[in-house]
Amino acid sequence: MESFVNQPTGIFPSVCSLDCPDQCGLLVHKQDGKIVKIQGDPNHPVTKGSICNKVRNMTERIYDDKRLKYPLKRTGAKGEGKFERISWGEAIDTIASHWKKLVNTYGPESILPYSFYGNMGNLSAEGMDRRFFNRLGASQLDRSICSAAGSVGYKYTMGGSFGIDPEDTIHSKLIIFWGINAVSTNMHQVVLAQKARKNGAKIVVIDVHKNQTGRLADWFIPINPGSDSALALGIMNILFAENMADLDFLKQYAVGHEELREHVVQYDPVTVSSITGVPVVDIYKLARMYGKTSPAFIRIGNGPQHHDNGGMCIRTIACLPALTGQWLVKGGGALKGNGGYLSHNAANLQRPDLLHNKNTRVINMNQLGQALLDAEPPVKSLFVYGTNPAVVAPEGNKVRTGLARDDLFTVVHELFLTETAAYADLVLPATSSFENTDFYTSYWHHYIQLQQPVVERYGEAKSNVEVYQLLSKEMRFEDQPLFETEKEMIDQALNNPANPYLQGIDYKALAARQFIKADVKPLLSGRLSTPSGKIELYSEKMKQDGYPPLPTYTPLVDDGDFPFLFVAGPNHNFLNTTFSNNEKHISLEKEPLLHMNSKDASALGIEDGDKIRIWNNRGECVLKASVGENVLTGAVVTQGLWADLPGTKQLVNSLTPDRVADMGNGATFFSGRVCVEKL
Ligand SMILES: Nc1nc2c(c(=O)[nH]1)N[C@H]1C(S)=C(S)[C@@H](COP(=O)(O)OP(=O)(O)OC[C@H]3O[C@@H](n4cnc5c(=O)[nH]c(N)nc54)[C@H](O)[C@@H]3O)O[C@H]1N2
Ligand SMILES: Nc1nc2c(c(=O)[nH]1)N[C@H]1C(S)=C(S)[C@@H](COP(=O)(O)OP(=O)(O)OC[C@H]3O[C@@H](n4cnc5c(=O)[nH]c(N)nc54)[C@H](O)[C@@H]3O)O[C@H]1N2
Ligand code: SF4
Ligand SMILES: [Mo]
Repeated sequence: MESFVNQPTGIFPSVCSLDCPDQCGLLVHKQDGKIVKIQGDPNHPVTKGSICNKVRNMTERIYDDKRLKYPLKRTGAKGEGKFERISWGEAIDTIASHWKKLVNTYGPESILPYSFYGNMGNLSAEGMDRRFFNRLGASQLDRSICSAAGSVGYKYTMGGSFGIDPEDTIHSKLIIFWGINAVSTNMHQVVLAQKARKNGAKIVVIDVHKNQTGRLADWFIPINPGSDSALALGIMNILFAENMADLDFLKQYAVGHEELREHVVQYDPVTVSSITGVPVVDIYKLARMYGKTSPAFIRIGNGPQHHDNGGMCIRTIACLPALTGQWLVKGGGALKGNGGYLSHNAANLQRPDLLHNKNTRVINMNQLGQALLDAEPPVKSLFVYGTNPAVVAPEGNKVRTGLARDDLFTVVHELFLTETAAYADLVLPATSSFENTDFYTSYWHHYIQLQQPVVERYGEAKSNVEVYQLLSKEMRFEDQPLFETEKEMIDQALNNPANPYLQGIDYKALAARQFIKADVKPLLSGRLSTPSGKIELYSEKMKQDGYPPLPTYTPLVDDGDFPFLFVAGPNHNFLNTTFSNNEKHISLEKEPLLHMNSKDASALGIEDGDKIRIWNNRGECVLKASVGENVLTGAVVTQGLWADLPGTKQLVNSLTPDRVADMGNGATFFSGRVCVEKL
């Protein structure tokens, strides 16, 4: 087959590489060798031809004048953003010679790779990079910034990242969006929910902010941040008390329902109301709606798990479908993440054996600032790719102080000169996903997809795979896994006997079909991966790990004497910071706002549209007030990780804590407290 790259004009299949559950199938339109249009693939069963605004406007980003074309060397101060062009030869040579010296003087752990899923391609995000840094013996990174706490919590209950097939949710009669702004962050789940709604389903949204998703709900339930496990326990209390629990199901498929029934007596509606702010009548109404509607589906989002108690909270919500036996009903159950169904062979892909049993230290990515400022022995070199920590990591001021260290040798591999790249000694231009070969496994739907290069590399850009191969050569590493091709790596990763759902799927099959749905069996048709093989309402494993064995409400950590809880989540037109530097997306999003309750605002003399200062012991930020009834008193909410340009003070992560959550070393972005005042 002729490669897509060699065909200057035509329409070519592709996949969205962004960190988004929908992982859309795309059609890329090319004219004279350039991408002119990106649309949703009408034949992709989940995408069905529709994609978000962000990616419909993606061509502007691909060909943005600001996109990096060549390697750069810093000429100004760190953070200033002054660079000059150098050759790839000089760049790779500089990195390798620096690293050889560091390895000889301080050992390889003085080098820290820092990455996340700016490109969800498995080869790009966790392929050749892992092989290379394993071989080098660099410090390891605990990539726990996104969904770590909730994943561990959910696993205690359900055995792993296994929920229902989202395509089944068109059959649901009750859909609860719990702590997820799905209109912005999982639009195809909303499309499916709207279909269900046409067949009579009700949509309930439980959130701290009546945002895009809350406004679409049949019933919006505002809740105090960090209190969701109490609400779930209150629902359980009523389900048991009013005989709505499915005892046959619980006996056959779950462990611990008798202990749970006794345990939840303490979570009576009055107590739960005082914790959650949800009125007692609404707790009854919600419990009865949930207990009596089938199929009932809960889409669990990232909101509740970006708190101190996030792991326990998700563990608790995950118990609900078992109480009413919803896992056996098509369109019933829950979905937090479905990554487990498509799990590839990580050992084959990442080759931890190249470490030769070295026990290298692990650094939590949520604590980058601490690591750069205080780690012993010190981090001497940082290699950043697929993430923009100067904006997305908590304790942003610490992160930037760390990045500004003169003795830190920083390399950033990027498509743009991000806020992080501005601190680099060397910047390497990265290809966009449309220039690469890779395979994609959604963490929401059940399709595996292939990316084949559609266009030539932009300027002198190189893919993540290529960069580590160049570095390997220059470092004189000779291990064969460092020089394998993308096709070989895809086949190695998809060869995973531990996951029967991937059987028969390999590079060749993907090249022929573009996307393939894994043949996933119903969740309860076999043993779950919990110790008992059943749903664990009571978890002996949790007890051994030092947690309460039954689902429990745990309050947030004391974050100091500041009156408001600060919830700074994503916005509609950016994807984390991706697009935050593209004019089109900025103009759609307008400006960052701080949403607050009118009672709180009037007590502080703040009116809608006022400029306000938000501060705590970690930092400060200046945003415009949006006053109304969309958040409860005591909380303030902002959306979007905005570019932090000179003259603005909008780095929301200067205010967020780098404490880790109760489980999985997860992030606690939403558990920070702040003061608010009119400027
Ligand atoms: N447009 C867009 N899409 C995205 C992203 C983006 O930046 N922009 N980011 C992508 C990534 S990396 C991720 S992880 C996902 C995240 O997407 P979501 O799962 O939607 O997570 P968040 O938007 O972080 O938070 C979801 C909601 O939780 C609410 N919330 C905060 N605290 C609480 C709480 O204690 N209880 C309850 N019930 N609600 C709470 C917030 O108000 C918010 O509406 O989206 C992905 N998709
Ligand atoms: N306050 C607050 N902070 C948050 C969150 C929040 O809700 N609130 N959300 C958190 C969450 S859930 C997440 S997942 C993180 C996400 O944070 P990040 O992972 O940092 O996401 P982005 O900001 O989109 O940065 C991704 C970068 O990767 C680059 N990139 C894309 N493709 C490639 C490639 O192929 N190669 C290379 N080398 N680079 C590439 C892009 O240009 C972009 O600059 O942010 C976290 N930070
Ligand atoms: S960002 Fe999400 S919704 Fe938009 S095209 Fe990509 S996968 Fe689809
Ligand atoms: Mo995320």
